[in-house]
Formats: sequence, structure tokens, C-alpha cells
Amino acid sequence: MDQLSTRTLLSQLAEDLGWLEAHCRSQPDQAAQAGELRLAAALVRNCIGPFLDGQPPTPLHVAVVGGAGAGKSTVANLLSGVAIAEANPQAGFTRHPVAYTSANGTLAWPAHLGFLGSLQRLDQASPSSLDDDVYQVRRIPVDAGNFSLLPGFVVWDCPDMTTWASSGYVSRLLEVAGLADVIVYVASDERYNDEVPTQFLRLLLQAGKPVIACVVKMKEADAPALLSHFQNQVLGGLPPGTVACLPIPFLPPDQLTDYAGPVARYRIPLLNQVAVLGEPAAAARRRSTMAATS
Ligand SMILES: Nc1nc2c(ncn2[C@@H]2O[C@H](COP(=O)(O)OP(=O)(O)OP(=O)(O)O)[C@@H](O)[C@H]2O)c(=O)[nH]1
Ligand SMILES: [Mg+2]
Repeated sequence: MDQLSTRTLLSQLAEDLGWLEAHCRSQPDQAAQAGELRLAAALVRNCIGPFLDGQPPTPLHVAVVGGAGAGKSTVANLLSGVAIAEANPQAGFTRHPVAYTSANGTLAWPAHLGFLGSLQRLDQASPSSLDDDVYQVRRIPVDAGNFSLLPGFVVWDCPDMTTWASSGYVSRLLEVAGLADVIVYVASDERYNDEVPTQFLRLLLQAGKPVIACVVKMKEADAPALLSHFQNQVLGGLPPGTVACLPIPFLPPDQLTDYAGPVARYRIPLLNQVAVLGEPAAAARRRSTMAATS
């Protein structure tokens, strides 16, 4: 089959899934199915489509997801090695996906129409609290004194799925979840067992996404017990696919932005896990695509 007919068929499939999703949204008890269909359409648009289109495997995409205020933007900063994402005490602050990539890194976005669905790329810098169907890309300066982002990766800081308002923007999160080659799931000490983020994690695991779970904000002394509880109570009831479960205790504010300081103890294991999942890039992308089709 030539490339044009493959693209036409895939756009048709994504469109049909979108039609089914809209149908489910109009039924009071079909919200979960609507979410599954939205993710399926995102997998077709952003993962299967670019693969069949012969797009290069890099950059690989890391999506940071979790409940409102869990610490996603903080973890996106840890991954990036620079305090560039707006961490904010207001739960539900990040309202659209923001991609972080190193200034000299490759940024070969899939060229065909339909990439990231209805999300438009912002052409000027805006706060991540902008509540619109958009995404933005922020370049991390190479001389920012950071350890730089892992080469070949883009980190996506995503909105939540737990606030009342999130029903208006959860589709933005699902769009990037479909794109992701690696999921970093952030669970905070107080809310690690909440139902909504746990069901969302289940959906991603069912879709075959490899997950690195970060349990955050606990006292350092409580980390082993909390991690074991999270593994038993939460991960124990979910499909396999969580490749690592890492603690990131609550750090004093001044340590949070000193990426060479004590935070490196937590940052480096996280980077190592991401790097392992991306090696080699072509195999990682093939794995994402195979999982999306099964
Ligand atoms: N001091 C300190 N503050 C933290 C730590 N982790 C998270 N925070 C704070 O917790 C608040 C929420 O963190 P964010 O990273 O913004 O959480 P989020 O998941 O991105 O939140 P939303 O975008 O609102 O869903 C912010 O004020 C962070 O500065 C930590 O280890 N130490
Ligand atoms: Mg945030």
C-alpha cells in the first residue's frame, strides 16, 4: 500500500474513533469508554501513523502524568535539569501540554496532518496555565548550567485528570499519552491511592505504555514503607508494565532547583530508567507502535 493510502486510511480510522468517542460522551454512563476511544485515536494519530509514515524514531517522547498538584511540573524540571516548568501550589495549574527539548536537539515532529489532533502549536511563549486546546515547545538553553535533557528525548509536562475542571482538558492529556514512548507517573504521598489517577494509570498500562512511577513528597524516612505500600496497594492491582518505582522525598525549596546538589540522588536514577527504555531509539519506537496496535 502506498504512503498516501496508508495516511488516508489512518485518518479515517482516527476520525471514526472520534465519532464513537463523541457518541459515548453523549451517554451518561460511558465516560470511561469515551476516554479509551480518545486514547485509541491518539495512538493512531501520533504513534502508529508517524511510524508507518517512516518518521525517524527520535525524539522519543516522555509524558509526565498524574493527579492535580502531585508534582508533575517539578518532576518535569528534574528530568530537564533546569527549573523551566511552572511548579505552582494551585492544584490544576498546568492546563495544556508543554514539551521540553534541548536547544540543539532534534525536533522532527511528524509532518503529516493530524499530529496531536485538535491541539494547535503555540508560536509564542505563554504560561502553562493557558486553558486552551494548544501545546507549546520550550527549548532548554544548553548553557543553562543544567545537566541537559537526555539527548534524543522530549519531556512533556501534562495537565492533570483529577480536578473538576479537568473534564474540559483531559483530552489534551490523552493526546500526549498516545504519543508517549515512556510514561512517568507521579503520585504524591497523600494521594497516591486515589481512584481517578489510578484508573488513568490502568488505561495507559492496558495500552502497553512502559511506566516509571515516582512516589513524591514523603519524608525521606517514610520512603521505603510508602513505596512498598504503593507497590502492593496500587501497582499490585494493575496490569504489568511498571518498569520502576522510584522515591523522590520532599526537598527544601532551595535544593529543588540545585540539580547538582542532593536532588541528584533522586534525579539520576530517574534519568537512568528513562535512558534504558530509550535504548536503542528505533527499538523503543517499534515497541511503542507494536503495543499501540495490539
Ligand atoms: N519544597 C518542595 N515543594 C515541592 C516538592 N514537590 C512539589 N512541590 C511543590 O508542590 C506544588 C505542586 O507541584 P507541581 O510540580 O506544580 O505539581 P503539578 O502536578 O504539576 O500540579 P498541576 O499542574 O497543578 O496539576 C508546587 O508548589 C511545588 O513547588 C518538593 O519536593 N519540595
Ligand atoms: Mg503542573
